[in-house]
Amino acid sequence: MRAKFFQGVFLLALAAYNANASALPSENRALQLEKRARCVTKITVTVTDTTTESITTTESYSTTIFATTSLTETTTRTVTSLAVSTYVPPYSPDHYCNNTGVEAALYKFPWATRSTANDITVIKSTTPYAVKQVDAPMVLSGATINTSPHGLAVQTFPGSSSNSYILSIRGYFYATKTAKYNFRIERPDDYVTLWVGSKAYSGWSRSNANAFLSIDNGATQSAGINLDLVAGQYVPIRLVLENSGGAASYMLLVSVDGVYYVHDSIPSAWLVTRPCNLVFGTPFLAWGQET
Ligand SMILES: [Ca+2]
Repeated sequence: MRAKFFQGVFLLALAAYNANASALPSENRALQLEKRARCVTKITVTVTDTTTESITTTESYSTTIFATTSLTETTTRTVTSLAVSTYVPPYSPDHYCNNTGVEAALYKFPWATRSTANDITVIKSTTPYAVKQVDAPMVLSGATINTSPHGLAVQTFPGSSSNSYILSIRGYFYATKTAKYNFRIERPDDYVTLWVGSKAYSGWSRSNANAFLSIDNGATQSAGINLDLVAGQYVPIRLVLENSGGAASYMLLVSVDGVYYVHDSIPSAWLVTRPCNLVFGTPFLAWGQET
């Protein structure tokens, strides 16, 4: 429309100009033709600008389509690279991450005397005054351990009986084969409590224990549970010993059909503080920040 408008104006102007030009002297005819040519050139430039804008838009559209096609091809190659492998559990647990044995922590005995009404979960949010990684038989017995269970020095606090303390032991038991395992505690002095499974990691309390023994019922008794495990499984395990004073003792045993994997004679190769591979279990929460 704009081009036609200029052409209309040009034709009117040209008609008027020609009418005047015919009246001018013949020696000005060349100058008249030059002015007319300049007017024609100006109109042509306006039309060319419009055509150039249209071409530029088309080129930009083509570039966008090409980029989208390239991205789709890259995604397809990533999916093709996935692979599937079969896991074969090793005979014994990995020990390359300094995880041999179990973790042990020693706490002040916070009550005047032993009682099943004492809330044992208070130690979850209590910072222990001594901790240690223990690679030893899971047993305490004899006079020497009363003041240094597993080498942890018992402190005596004002108003408390000597040798009174709470000892918390935690770790993972590794199942070398698929079987029904027996977890057993013995020799309570004063209280020995055992948890096996996820609640040993978090959620444990006196009421949901898998086994509990009190010296009030004798020092030679035992209690335990049977648990089906599959080869390669790491199962959390926790034992808490409460001693309100005097002598202290406990024993932890794990066996399958009379074959012992945790015994009171040697350190167990089947107990670790945590699996080295997080796929099989996460490290326990920091002492004093347990749940
Ligand atoms: Ca005692």
